[in-house]
Amino acid sequence: MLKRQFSDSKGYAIGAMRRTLMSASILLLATLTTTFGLAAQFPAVKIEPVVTDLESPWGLTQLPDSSWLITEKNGKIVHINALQERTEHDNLPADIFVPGQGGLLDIELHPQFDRNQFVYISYAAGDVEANRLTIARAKFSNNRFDDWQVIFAVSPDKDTPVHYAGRLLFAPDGALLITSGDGFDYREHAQRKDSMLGKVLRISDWGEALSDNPFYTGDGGAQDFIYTLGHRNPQGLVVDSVSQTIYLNEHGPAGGDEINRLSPGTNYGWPVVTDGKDYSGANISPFSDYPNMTLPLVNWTPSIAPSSMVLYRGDLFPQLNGDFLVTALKTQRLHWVRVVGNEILIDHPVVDSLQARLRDIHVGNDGAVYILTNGENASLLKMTPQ
Ligand SMILES: [Ca+2]
Repeated sequence: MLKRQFSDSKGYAIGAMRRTLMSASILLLATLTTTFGLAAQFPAVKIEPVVTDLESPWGLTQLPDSSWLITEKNGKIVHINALQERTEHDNLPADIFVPGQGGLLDIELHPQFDRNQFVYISYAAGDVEANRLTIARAKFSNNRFDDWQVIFAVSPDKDTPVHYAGRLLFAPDGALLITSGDGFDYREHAQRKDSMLGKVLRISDWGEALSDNPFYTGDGGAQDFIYTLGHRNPQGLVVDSVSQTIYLNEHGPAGGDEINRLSPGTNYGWPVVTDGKDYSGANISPFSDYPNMTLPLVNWTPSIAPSSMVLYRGDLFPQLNGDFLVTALKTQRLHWVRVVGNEILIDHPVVDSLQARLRDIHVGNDGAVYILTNGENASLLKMTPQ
């Protein structure tokens, strides 16, 4: 049987030649990227660990009291309060399916958390033969979770333990957006409106399809829930708090990682249009564009394996206002991306000192950038100006 390779587990050994090429291209980019004639430079930063000994964390969110909730793949939520006191919560839904890229994934607060205390999680549920991305919510108060309720499950079931996607975002209009991966062996589903795989889905805070969704019919089928289609394994999902525009990043196969600017009903091409190739080196598609499919805003070939991102609007780094900071598993650095209109002004890796596979990122209530590393013995790192 052929050993399958999945994008999240792409090797990240970078050969010496490639490293040299990358350094050369960073220099070139830094030189070419000018703002009023001056090369744009990433600010000098200080990185310090805030939390250590995290076991395969995936997602994080910050509460109004500035404490943190961090998910761990094996089915735990770690709460860290302002005094750095740690509580581990494992009274979660019982059907979490952990193998492969499954397990507990993202965590997101309801926009009115102050009033209703609702916290949402995404996770893989089911078993080897039939598993699916699932969304549940509970009340979190007095440092305990109560009354877990499953509000939504992606269909159809799949028999691969990979490409769940699972990033959650409450949009400014109050809708909950969910990234859903293509399940790896089901990539043609990304183009099908009768499947929720390979999509961004849009639901109410109680899991219902919203009647202003772009393909809504009211019959309760998959297409009622679809916001955008043609995605592979999108793990970054952000809204610009100024323009209210929503952006996503997604893993390509070998090459073809992307940032896309989302608009409802748009088809982002996978697997018909991609810059990536299969891990075997075979072409996935002969098309570099296709009618009614939208090309990415940013394309990374070779892959960086983008795991998450923020669009920075905090106070601590005025130089980064409006820029993307993308966490990458493969290159083990942040990627600094500045796009104005459709023009990419900056796109290069920064903060060489990180040297870890990066899993998630969040701008804190204090404007600092918090970065979650990947794997066992992972950490939450705080990035501030030096
Ligand atoms: Ca695409």
